[in-house]
Amino acid sequence: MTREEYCVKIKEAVENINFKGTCIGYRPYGNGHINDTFLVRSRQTDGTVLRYILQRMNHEVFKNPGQLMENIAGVTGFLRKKVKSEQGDPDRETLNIIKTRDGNNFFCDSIGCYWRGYQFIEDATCFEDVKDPDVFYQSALSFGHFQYLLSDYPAGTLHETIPDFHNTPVRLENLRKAVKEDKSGRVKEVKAELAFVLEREKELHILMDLYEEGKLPLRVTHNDTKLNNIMIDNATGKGICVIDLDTVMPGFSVTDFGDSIRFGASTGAEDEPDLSKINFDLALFEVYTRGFLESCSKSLNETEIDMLPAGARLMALECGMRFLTDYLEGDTYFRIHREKHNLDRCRTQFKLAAEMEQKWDLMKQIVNKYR
Ligand code: ADP
Ligand code: GN1
Ligand code: MG
Repeated sequence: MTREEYCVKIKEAVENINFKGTCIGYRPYGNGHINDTFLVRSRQTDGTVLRYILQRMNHEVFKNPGQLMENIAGVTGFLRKKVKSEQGDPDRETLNIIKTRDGNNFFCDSIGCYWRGYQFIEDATCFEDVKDPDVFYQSALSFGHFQYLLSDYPAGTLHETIPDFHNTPVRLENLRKAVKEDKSGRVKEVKAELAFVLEREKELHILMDLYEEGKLPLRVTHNDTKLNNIMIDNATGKGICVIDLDTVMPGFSVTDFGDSIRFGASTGAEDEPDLSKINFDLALFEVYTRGFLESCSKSLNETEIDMLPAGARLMALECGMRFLTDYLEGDTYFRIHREKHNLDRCRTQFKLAAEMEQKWDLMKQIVNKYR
């Protein structure tokens, strides 16, 4: 699709979603790797301008956008009630879907692209990196609280939007397949990374084994707990809203914790090409652990708390494996902005996992301090 054709589709979506007022412009927004996000500006009859979020859902990744939106409508409706009962502001403390003009939760355009609208959460910011440890602490409180609020959500009604999303052994199988097929002729470049994974092969089962033994419960989790999926209120500095709900599904609390750590408790960006700038930051690990346990330890069992360090290491390994798989498959999943982008991402994750191994006892001590 050319840029012009794509613009026509955006316009079609804007016209069909029930944004109030007259659209006066839209532009790409945010830094996600999967969906296409736009900021829409709309003039009201009194001259004021309202902002909205418009997203094209990636239906290569999310094979059933209808089911996905059913999940989001269910979860956000449930959260609205909970937020109200806590005397919070349901227009800012959860995502709110803007329905289409004919009352649906999403719009399917004439070429089969899927679009949705959200109210824009004003006066709040998404941070791409941890400049201020308090922001990381706030994100821990928010993700922990999110899990706590959803602890009595009817999990059986949720669709699995991406099967085996955090099933690490399945991710390993996908990597093996990509190596075997070597579609892009890149296997020869990544021998060291593959050896790193294979040395740890046995440990990749650890959470799935505990689940099968009945020690690790399935909960309603977010599954994509990067710092930039939390909005921080500009006035109070508090975490105000958990966004990016595409992967809310039954999962492990430990992987929600771990995904935040692998992204945020690092001295550099997820895609930093200079590995000398990447270190696992134990002080940030402590900040997040404190916040997470403060907000949801009352709903976690002993095994879950014991496994928090393992979850962090496993998520770094798993995410690194996913970037590596995509590199070998020719960069078809994660959006890239330069050559070897996915390989750089993979390497930061493996470096973090290796450093966690060196700091293992200290990680455990920190968890024990706040349990
Ligand atoms: P992706 O799945 O591609 O990461 P997100 O849903 O996280 O997409 O949205 C991308 C970015 O758009 C976010 O990081 C945030 O900056 C912004 N954003 C998303 N939803 C809202 C919203 N309701 N209000 C304000 N900003 C938002
Ligand atoms: C993707 O959409 P975004 O950028 O929030 C991915 C996550 C990865 C993350 C790595 C649906 O998240 O699982 O951890 O990139 N989301 C999906 O940055 O695959
Ligand atoms: Mg996001």
